Amino acid sequence: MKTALKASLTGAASAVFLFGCTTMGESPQPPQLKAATPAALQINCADVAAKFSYAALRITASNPIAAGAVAVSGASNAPKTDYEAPAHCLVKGLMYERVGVDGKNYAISFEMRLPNAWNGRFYHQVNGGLDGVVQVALGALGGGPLTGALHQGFAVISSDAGHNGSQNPSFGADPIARQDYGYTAVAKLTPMAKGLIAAAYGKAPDRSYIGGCSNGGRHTMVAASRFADQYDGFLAGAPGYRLPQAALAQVWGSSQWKNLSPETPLAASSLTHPFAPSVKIPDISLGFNAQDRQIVSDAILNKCDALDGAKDGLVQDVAACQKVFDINRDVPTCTAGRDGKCLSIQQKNTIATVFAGGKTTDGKPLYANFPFDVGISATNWAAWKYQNAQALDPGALSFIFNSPLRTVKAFDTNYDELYAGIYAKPVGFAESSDETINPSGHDKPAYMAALQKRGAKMITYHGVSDGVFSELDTRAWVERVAAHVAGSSNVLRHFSVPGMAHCSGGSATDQFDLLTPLVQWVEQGIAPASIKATARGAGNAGGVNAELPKDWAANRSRPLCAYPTVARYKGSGSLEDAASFSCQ
Ligand SMILES: [Ca+2]
Repeated sequence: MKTALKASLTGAASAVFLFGCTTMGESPQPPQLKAATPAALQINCADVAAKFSYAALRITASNPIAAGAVAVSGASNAPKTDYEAPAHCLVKGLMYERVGVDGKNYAISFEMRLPNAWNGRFYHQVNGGLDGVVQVALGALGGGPLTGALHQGFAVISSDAGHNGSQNPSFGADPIARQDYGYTAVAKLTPMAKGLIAAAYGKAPDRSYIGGCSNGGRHTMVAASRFADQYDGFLAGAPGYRLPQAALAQVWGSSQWKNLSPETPLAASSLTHPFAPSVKIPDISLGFNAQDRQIVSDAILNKCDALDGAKDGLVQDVAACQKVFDINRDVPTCTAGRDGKCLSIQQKNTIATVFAGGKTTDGKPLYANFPFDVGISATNWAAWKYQNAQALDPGALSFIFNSPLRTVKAFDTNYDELYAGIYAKPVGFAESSDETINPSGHDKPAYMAALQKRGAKMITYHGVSDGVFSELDTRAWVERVAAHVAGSSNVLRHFSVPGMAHCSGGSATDQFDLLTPLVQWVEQGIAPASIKATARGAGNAGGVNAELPKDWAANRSRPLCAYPTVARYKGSGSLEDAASFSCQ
């Protein structure tokens, strides 16, 4: 498969010289979409509710916001002149207000930020978690963002996807709310947002983009599978594109860690509920604690760091590392007690089992396998494996990802039933959880051909040390696209972020802007091959990453490389500088 994708990358390059011609087995060169052109806000912001109407829409507020009043997320300590949002019109509203089957009030709440000086583009910011919160529509980009879509002149919408925070996760028992969360909130908001843009600027958006990380990456992939005609560019970070399966794997994994950990009184637990820091939850981190995780991280580095040509604390050649690293062989086995330098046989077996992924009793993978990477030592990795796996995922499985609806508790072991429930239709629901939540036809993603045909593009990125969604699962999807869509590298590019935890953090260069290269690809035909990313060391305006290795320069940079290429050291030059590496 790797060879096939390399061949298609080469094919895309040669197609530049064969414009208009096609050879057998290659797709036609996609059409080149025209670049967006700027326009100025024409509407008086306070008049939006009076001047714009749309079916099932109620605008609740519209207010002008001065330049500098809102900082790009994470850049609160930054010089405002660099990272301030521009002057814009903030519109707040609701769509499809209704009463759910549970008797509660539902609506799709949103905010839209319309810059006075508009770049002609629409950005649909899709958000993380289970939604339920209208995040500020800044379109913030990358871990520790310094910029965002609003900052760059896009008109940006953000929504709660059809339910509020107090309805998490019970909204999943309401068929419409579950479907809105899955994909229909995006479907309902998109034409309204484009209409509002037309009313505000005198023209509809020239180009439209959608993007987010985690659940936002899922929304983006889902939009690619269902609404290829509505968006020109898709930016999917750490895509939880098999979210129900990943949640089930989390619950399964929590039982594995629990079995490895000695039971302690709750009061003595080091773990607290992610949403209620005063509430103790069972400590399942003891069997594979921070010191143990550092032992594994060090062993991975020892085995894999130099595979990319530089012993620099980063494993760029992820695929090669998975082949050569063996936790049983490469981590010392304790002969007596744990001494901070070894792991027991039982620990190794459990870690290897979790990384290989759980299965049903008849052998079906619950989700995916995970790559070994240095960021296993990151606190974010542990938070997903230990806290979130027992405090968040059972609730999501109970209400949103299952049929019939059932109470799933932490450490639930009915894996076969829970797996089957992902693919069954609850009474009163027209779709299974797999159909509602995941991209339509994700096992055979031929739908990417629709994007390709009209010149739309998708960029995915994923931290290799993500503790909840496997970067290998995203690679597997990219490979499936390559298998079903000829010349797929002219519609899809994937960027691994070695060492990065879930969406940000870890031992990684996690500060980057992939929206600008996406726009260049969509509107100018410049396919991204290498993107510069920077570490967030001391003084970083986007927020310091406290877990960076101490021997890294504060502003270390690396190229992120289009899969399957890998950042390799050129053999000379500073190990702190992206210019010393090339994508090969
Ligand atoms: Ca290295």
